[in-house]
Amino acid sequence: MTKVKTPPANRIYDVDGYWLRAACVCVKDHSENEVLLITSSSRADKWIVPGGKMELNEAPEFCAMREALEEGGAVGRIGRYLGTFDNDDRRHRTKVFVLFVQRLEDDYEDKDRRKRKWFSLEEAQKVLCGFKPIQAKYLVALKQTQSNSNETSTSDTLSPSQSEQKNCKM
Ligand code: U71
Ligand code: MG
Repeated sequence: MTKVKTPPANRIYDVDGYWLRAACVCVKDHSENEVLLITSSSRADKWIVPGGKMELNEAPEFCAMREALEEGGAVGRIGRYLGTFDNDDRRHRTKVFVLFVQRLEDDYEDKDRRKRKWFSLEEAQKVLCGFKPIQAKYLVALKQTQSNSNETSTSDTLSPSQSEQKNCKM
């Protein structure tokens, strides 16, 4: 069974004409040292953060949790908001949340077309840099908000630290 892509007519645009997406940085536990990545729908050798298009009247948190389940079989508790990340080339805007994973379902929509794997934070950032550098920024935001991560929301834009920008040429 493969996930049905949201048809353009049902996608949500904002006032700038950007498609609205939501995504989850799926962490194994409160140490936030391990992140679940899934393989790209078009490139089985590339890893990405689960996420996708928001649907009509859908809260971003719900969209993020739905995408984590559909694409990675991950079920858990939504944590803090990490920020909104724009892809100006592809004209979409993604609200990103932490998901504290409680279980990985064996049966989920994309199980026959994607792999899933736990990565250390550093390794995840490295593999994302090469294929989806904007998604690597999600992990910068995760790290930058860990210090005060008593589940408070953060400001919308977080600039990666100089070293992180150097690492990923962000
Ligand atoms: C694809 C597009 C696409 C996006 C899709 C990207 O869910 P998904 O894994 O199919 O994500 O494929 P990816 O990231 O797995 O390689 O990228 P591609 O390089 O194939 O064009 O993302 P982007 O290029 O626009 O950034 O988005 P659309 O808008 O081109 O369909 O699907 P997305 O946004 O996750 O939506 P959904 O709801 O189908 O998961
Ligand atoms: Mg997707």
